This record gives sequence, C-alpha cells and structure tokens, in this order.
Amino acid sequence: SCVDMWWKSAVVYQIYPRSFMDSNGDGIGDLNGITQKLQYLKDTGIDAIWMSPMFLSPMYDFGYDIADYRKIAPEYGTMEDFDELMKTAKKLGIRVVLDYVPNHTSNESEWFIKSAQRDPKYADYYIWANGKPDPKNPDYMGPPNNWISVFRKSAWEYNAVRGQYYLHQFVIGQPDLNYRNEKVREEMKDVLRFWLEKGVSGFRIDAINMLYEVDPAKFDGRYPDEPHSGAPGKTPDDYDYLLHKYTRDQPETYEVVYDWRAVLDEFTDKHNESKIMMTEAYTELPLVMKYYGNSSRPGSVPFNFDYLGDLSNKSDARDIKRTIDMWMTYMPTGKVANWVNGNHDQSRLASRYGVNRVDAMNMLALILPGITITYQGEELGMTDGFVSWKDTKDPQACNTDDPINYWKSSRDPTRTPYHWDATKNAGFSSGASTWLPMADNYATVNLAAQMAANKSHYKFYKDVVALKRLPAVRSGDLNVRALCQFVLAVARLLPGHPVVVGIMNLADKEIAVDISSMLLLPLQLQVEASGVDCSLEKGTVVQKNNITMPAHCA
Ligand code: TEU
Ligand code: CA
Repeated sequence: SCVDMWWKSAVVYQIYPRSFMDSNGDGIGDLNGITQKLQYLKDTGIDAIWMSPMFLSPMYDFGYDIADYRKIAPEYGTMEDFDELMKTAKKLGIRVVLDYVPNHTSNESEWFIKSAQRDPKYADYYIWANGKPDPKNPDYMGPPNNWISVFRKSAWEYNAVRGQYYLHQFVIGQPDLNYRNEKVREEMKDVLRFWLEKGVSGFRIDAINMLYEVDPAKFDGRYPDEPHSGAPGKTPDDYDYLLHKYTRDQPETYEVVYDWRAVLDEFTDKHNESKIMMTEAYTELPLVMKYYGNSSRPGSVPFNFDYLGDLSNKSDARDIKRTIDMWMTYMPTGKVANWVNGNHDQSRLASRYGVNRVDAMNMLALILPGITITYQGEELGMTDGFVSWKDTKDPQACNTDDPINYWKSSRDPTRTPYHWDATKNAGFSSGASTWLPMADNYATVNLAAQMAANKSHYKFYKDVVALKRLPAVRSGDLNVRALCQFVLAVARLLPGHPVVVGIMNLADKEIAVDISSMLLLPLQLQVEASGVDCSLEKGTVVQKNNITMPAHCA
C-alpha cells in the first residue's frame, strides 16, 4: 500500500474555536465560522488544522473539561456542522486534527456522575480517596494529602454523593481519570476510533504527563504527601510549592501513548494516510523525548516547548542555535522534529519577542526540518490583548483571587479573538460583544490590512510556507550557524535541488554577513520573502559572501 506521510513536513495551524470566527453573532467562535474560513487557510498554504476542544463541555476550562467526548458543544454547533467542516476541509485538502483530553473529563460527564454513585461499571473510573483527619483539628476531615492543582489550591475535592474525595489536577470541574483501570484505557481508545471513523487525521494529546499518579499500592493504599520543592516565595496554595514527583511523568504513561499510536495505525491503510499524534508535556527534555517511542514501539511527536519557552526577546543567535541543537541532539534517530511558536496557553510571539522578531521566529519555525506549529494570529503578529479583572475568564487567573496580579497567571490575553479586518469586532463577530474583549490594536493589526499591504507579517509567512514545499526544506540536511552574536543562518541542503537559507538579523543595526562557508554552491541567492522591517526586497539577487542584512531583518 502507499501511505501518505504528509505530517513529516507539515504546517499545523492551531485554531482556538471560541476565538476564531463567530458565524451566528453570539460573540463566540464556532464550527461554521471555521468552515467559512478554510479557503483562506488553504490560500495561506497550511496542511492541517488542529482544533482546540469543541466537545460538549460546561466550559469551566473552555472546553478542556469534556462532558461527552462524542458530542459537540452546542455553542460551537452540531455534529452536522462538524461533518460539513470535514467535507469542506477534505475538498480543499486540509487535514483536521482534534484535541484529545485524556487526563480528565468534566465533573458533568455521565461517567463521573455514575462513578460518584458507585455504579459498578464506573466506580473506579476516577481517582477516589478517603479524607484524612486534619492534624490541627482532628474532628475535621481534610483532603487525603497535600497535593495542589495546577490552577492553585488543593487538588482534591469532596464529593458528598460518594462520601470521598476525587483528584483534579486542574480545575475542580476536571476530575482525573484512573488509568490503572483497564476499562478506562479501553474506553478512551474507543473515543479515538470514533473520531478516526469520521476521517480525522490525528490528535493533539493534552497534558499527557499528568495521566498517571503514583501507584497507591506502593504506599499501603494511600496517596503519599508530595515533598516541597523548596522554590522560594511560594505559598502552600501555589502549584510550584511542591515537587510533583507523584503526579507527573509516571513510567506507565509511555506505554499508553504507544498503545494509542497503534490505534491510530489501525486506520492507516483504510485512509491511505499516516495519522499525526502530537503530545503536550511540559517537562524535562529526556522525559519529553520518551514520547517519541522507539523502533519497536512508535509513539508521538512531543511538542518542542524548549523552543517556545527557553527563548525570549533577550535571546541572541547563539541562544537560538543552542535551543535548536538541543532538540536535534536529544531527538531519537529517524523521528520528526517540531517547532512551536505559540499556543492558547502562552503569551503571543509579538508580545514575547517584540514585534520586530515576529518574522524571524515564524521563518525559523518554517525552515527548520519537521513540523511547524502556528497558533492562530501568529501569522499576523497579533499581540496579547488587555483583559481587565472584571472581564477575566481563565480559571488559572480567576483562582488567584487577586485583582492586581491576576494577569501574570492569565491565558486570556493570548485568547482574544482573531483579527480578520478593521470593522466592528475585527470582523470576528457581528454581535454586540465578544466572549473576551477584542485586543485594541485590531484597526491596524488585521488580516485584511496585511493582505493589502505591500509587505506584512502575513505575506512573509505565506511566502515562507511556500518555501517549505521545496525538497530541500522537506528533507534536506540542516546546517545552523550563529554567524555572530546577532545573526543566525539556517541552511537546508539537498543535492540536486535549490538550497534554502534563512537568515535573521536580531540586532538593531545593519550587519554584513558572509555565508560562503555554509554553502559550496551556488554563488548567488535570490531573496524569496522579505519581512516587514526588512529592506532586502523580494527578488533581489545577493552574493553569498556579502549580504547586507538590515536591522531586525529576516
Ligand atoms: O495544558 C496543560 C498544562 O500543563 C497547563 O497547565 C499549562 O502549563 C498552563 O496552561 C500554562 O499556563 C493543557 C491545555 O493546553 C490547557 O489549556 C488546559 O487548561 C489544561 O491542559 C487542562 O486540560
Ligand atoms: Ca491524571
């Protein structure tokens, strides 16, 4: 059979459905809105969309708390709308990747409700534990141990129906599933099959390294207290107060990921394509790499969060090179790299690096080998929006109860709706208001303006996406050099094909560079994309031993 390995050099575009396009004027993005805009994504040249969860959910964590894995959230549309989206995407040749949230369901899930009632099938679907007498007040039962949720405070919540506590590593409405129960493991594989039957091309897997907790059998049936991290300035309500050696990165996790890979592979021949599986784990690099699997047990593509997280507006060319080399060195041989510039949990590219570096960072993510992951709006250089305490929706921020410092924990600024044009609500919604306020710069930073402009972040992005189609960028060798402190050059070389070189000048002054030591041939190169702050014009021919890179130029 002939299997299309499309994802090995793909551009995956992340859509946050709530904030992409509102088709019915209720101020909330929806599936029909996405379908309307697929043609634009096709024109941009992306290969696949990954949609953040659009399943039935009470939205305490905006869809990452799923009440039914097989239903669509009514505010996002219906299953017919989803099927329509799939049909349009297929017609355009855009692949659809879904978000799979295996660690927890919503507390409104039927599974959870039945588990609380000790229904025989569901009784052990979640992590239940007895309370422990509070040492300071022995008449009062407290939580089973000192574990803290990612979103602050105890990770245990008492359930009166069951008379026990349940674990929630995230919000109270996100009870953790029990992966030591085989029924849960089988049930969750069926969820994958349900969507694969509908023709999706793979999954992004949420919070994978929180899947298992330590085996209580090793601690006389109890969940042990977590040691303190020793991190300075943390209170016992802060997640970072503890080490989390019992709630993260448990060795059992990897096997489950490899099992899911096998479920995806059940559909390879049927659909004549290999399915993509991307895993989200914010943890140490050697542990991240385990999600790749090995030659006998293939796994996933773990997100490269070092690329996203270790760099800042202070990084120079050497820092960037080091971060690239880290991934390429640790990655097992034969696996596919990936470059993440942003997501719905992280401050935007333009806000993290400064708008001057938007083109350079987009270029890098597109020219390096493997998968490029672009969060909606990063192709425009959208910035973090301002969201007042009153308008704040993100539980991670709300749980701080701090109207002054909440913004340090808030993910709302990166989730403000997409800027389509300069009209009301940036063309995102015809409604009176939007679920989060619009970022105030949409009159200038928007897609329509950037399509019309001579040079723009969008046009640059699109031109570099086109370069990603070239054989050298798809499969050529990689050569990364910090030519000096502020200039990074990335060459992709494949014998018999045009070379592609990406050069970024991060300095605020012009710098002349010589890349002849990186390439034997050719002597001359043509500029294929010019960034916003860059005066190297597209079409210009330059000599490889003397290229004058304007300030902040990619
Ligand atoms: O995030 C997992 C995760 O570890 C987050 O806590 C992340 O570190 C944090 O948001 C950074 O500010 C995933 C999703 O991406 C996130 O949106 C969900 O809230 C979370 O899982 C729970 O499902
Ligand atoms: Ca878990």
